Amino acid sequence: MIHKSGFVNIIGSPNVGKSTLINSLVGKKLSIVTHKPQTTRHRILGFINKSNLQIIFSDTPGIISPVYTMQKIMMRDVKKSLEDADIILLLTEVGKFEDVSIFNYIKKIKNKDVPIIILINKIDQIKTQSRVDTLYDTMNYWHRSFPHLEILPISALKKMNQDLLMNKIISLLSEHPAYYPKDYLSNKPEYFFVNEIIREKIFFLYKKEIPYSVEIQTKFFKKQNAFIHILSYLYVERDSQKGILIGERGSVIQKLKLISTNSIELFFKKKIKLIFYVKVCKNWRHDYKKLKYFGY
Ligand SMILES: Nc1nc2c(ncn2[C@@H]2O[C@H](COP(=O)(O)OP(=O)(O)OP(=O)(O)O)[C@@H](O)[C@H]2O)c(=O)[nH]1
Ligand SMILES: [Mg+2]
Repeated sequence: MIHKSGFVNIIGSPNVGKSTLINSLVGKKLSIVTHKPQTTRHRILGFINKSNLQIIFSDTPGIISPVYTMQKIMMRDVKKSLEDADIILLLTEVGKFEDVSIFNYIKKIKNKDVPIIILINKIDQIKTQSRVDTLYDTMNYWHRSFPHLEILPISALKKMNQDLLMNKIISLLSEHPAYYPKDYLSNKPEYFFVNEIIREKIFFLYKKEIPYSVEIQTKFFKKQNAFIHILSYLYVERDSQKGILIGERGSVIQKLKLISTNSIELFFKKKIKLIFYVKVCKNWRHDYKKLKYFGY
């Protein structure tokens, strides 16, 4: 029996559904999903392990032209993921006619021998003939730019054409022993998922700059009998944001704690006791040293 293994890296613009796709492919919610762009900040690996197969999927931040230091580091992660890919899934969505920045990224790797599949996501939203036409227009648009590449319309959310995609991926993978132990589920430690779940809830509860200005660092994570005890620091960039995060007499942060607790319990399938400290770390998004300290 031959064994196949390889790195399948998902790239694309912000908000097209990259994290939704990796979660749906690996069957676990490893990567947070929100309706706002620039949700994913780190490269996250997700594994499919079978007796004759190990696929290592990688979710990446959405491709942007970086403005501040954190975004620059995010794009460094994207570049890395282009370099080590055995297969690239370039994700876009129906009706999105991408600007040139994404083409520049592809051009860099196009000369290499890496298979690229263009995935047109969110086809579950197609309810009218005019949307069907938009899908054809989107497919034609990509086909004209990259006539030799395979294009597959999918819905990451509703798992449409997922079997087709999986078969395609497996057929493209090379024979190779597993790169990681077969019981690996992700490259990130457990506390990372706590940070991410809290961040996801912040996207839902707070507006404008707040979700982008918050960094979560879980300082204590201990399993004890039926419980996990967790202490997480919530860093904001400015004093004024501290007040917004906490809300009047703690009303908003209490809500954040409640919905975060529920999701973390679901993730770890254990009861948790969660404590938050809110702290200010001035302009952390612009400061290379602080970003390094935060694990970027
Ligand atoms: N209708 C529909 N919505 C989708 C689909 N896939 C993703 N979405 C929605 O699109 C939004 C963005 O999804 P994400 O998975 O966070 O997108 P992303 O590409 O990871 O975004 P960034 O991390 O910001 O780059 C969310 O509201 C998802 O629910 C899909 O197949 N159909
Ligand atoms: Mg994402």
